[in-house]
This record gives sequence, structure tokens and C-alpha cells, in this order.
Amino acid sequence: MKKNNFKDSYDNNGFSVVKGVIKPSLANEIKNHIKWLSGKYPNTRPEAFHHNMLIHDPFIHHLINQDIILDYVQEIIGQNIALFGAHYIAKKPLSGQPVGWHQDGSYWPLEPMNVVSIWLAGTYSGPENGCMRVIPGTQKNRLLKPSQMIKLDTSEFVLDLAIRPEEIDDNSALDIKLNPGDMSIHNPFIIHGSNPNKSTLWRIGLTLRFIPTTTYVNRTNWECVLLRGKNVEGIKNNYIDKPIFIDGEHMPFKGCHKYK
Ligand SMILES: O=C(O)CCC(=O)C(=O)O
Repeated sequence: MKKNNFKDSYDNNGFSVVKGVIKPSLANEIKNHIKWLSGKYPNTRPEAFHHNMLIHDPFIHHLINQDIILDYVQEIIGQNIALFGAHYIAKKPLSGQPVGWHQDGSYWPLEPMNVVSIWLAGTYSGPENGCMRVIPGTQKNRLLKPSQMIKLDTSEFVLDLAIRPEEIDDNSALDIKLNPGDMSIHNPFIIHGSNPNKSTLWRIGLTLRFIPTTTYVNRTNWECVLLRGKNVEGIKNNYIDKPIFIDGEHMPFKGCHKYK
């Protein structure tokens, strides 16, 4: 997609889709990474490979440093870019968990709420296997606080909060259909969620949250990565160093020598 169309769709609808942003071989490595992490953390569901498990992982750094992804992010938040969140939401065949309707910003201690999310597909993701769904235009809604939402049981849902059903009109919800290597990008205010995966296919997505370095992450010692441009004096985010690849601790991947 041309960058202008991409930006227009993001501004008007609250999300945009970019086809083939990474090569199929790299998307395949995302699939391998889920297998690798499932071996490393056998007691964790693959919907819950959270930031703390990923942020020092060289393969994640390889992904977040893909210039083509950062070029799109730059169109929205400018040239000084950091990552403050990474989370795999990988849904197993037959029993992948749903994500309740929510706005991302409700969860985040960001000052100001200037942030953009990428959802990078490691597999096909469509209505059959519980793809992300968005309600276009709702990025113009007010941001709900956690206290205005209902609590969900995390043994059944990926996230612990959802917007009250009576506050949602999902008639205009759209399925974000992606192939391996495609990505969607969404606004922190847009209402979105996903259904369970009852199909026989995996559904693997990596969510990445990018901030301009003018956004302060107000959570003590929260680990961020400075990716492009420079940090801002007075905004005391905790930017970590480039990780070192360790045999046995990290998944080998094409390009891992750059982390040795
Ligand atoms: O992966 C999903 O099903 C939902 C993703 C999501 O909620 C997000 O990226 O903010």
C-alpha cells in the first residue's frame, strides 16, 4: 500500500493494513519462535508470551528493527521511535482464547497517549481462526478507564478487561484478514477484540507498541527499546541495551550473528 493511502486509512478509520511487509521466510521464523518459546515456557499459554519474556530476545530485536516496519510507524509518530510493548498472541488450533472488546489505551500508563500498535502476522489470520476485529471510526470515542469496564476470567480470555456489551455496537465490526508477513496498524483508542480459535489452524500474531520518545512510560523501570532517532531529555524512559545472542537460551535465526 502507498504510504499516503495507509496514512489516510489510519487517520479516518483508526487502522490500516499493509500486505507483505516482511518476507515469508521471516514470517516462518515467527512461527518457529512460538514453537521455541512453547518449549522454553511449557506452562505458559502461547497467547501470553508477554513483554518481559520477549524484550531481551535477539529475534524480537531483529523484528522490531526492520526498517520497513519503522518507516510505516514513522509516518504516524515521527522519527524518534521507541518500543514499549511486545506481546505474542498466538492462538492454538481448537482452543485459542478470545480477546474481549477493548481500547488499548485503557491499559497503558503513557503520558501522553501518543502510541501506535502493529499486529504482525506469523500465520494466516482470518475469521475462521479468530483474527483481530476492529470497529472502524471508534478511535474518535473517549477512552474508557479500567474502572468503567467489566472484569474477565483470564483462564478463558487473553485480557482481563472488556467494554460492557451494552456499550458496543459490533454490527460494523470488520475482520482484519492477514496472510503471513502482512501487518495491521491501529490507533490506541479504536475498539477491537477477537473471537476464539475453533479451527484446526494456528493463528499467530506479534503485537508491537511504538511510542515517540516524547511519550513517558509511567511505570517504574519498565523496559523500552530506543529504535530510531534520539531520546528526549527529561523523559526518563528506561531504554535497554541491545541483547547478546546466547546459544541454547535464544532461538537461532537468520541474522542472529549480528547479536553475537
Ligand atoms: O490478537 C488479537 O486477537 C487482539 C490483538 C489486540 O488486542 C491488540 O493488538 O491490541
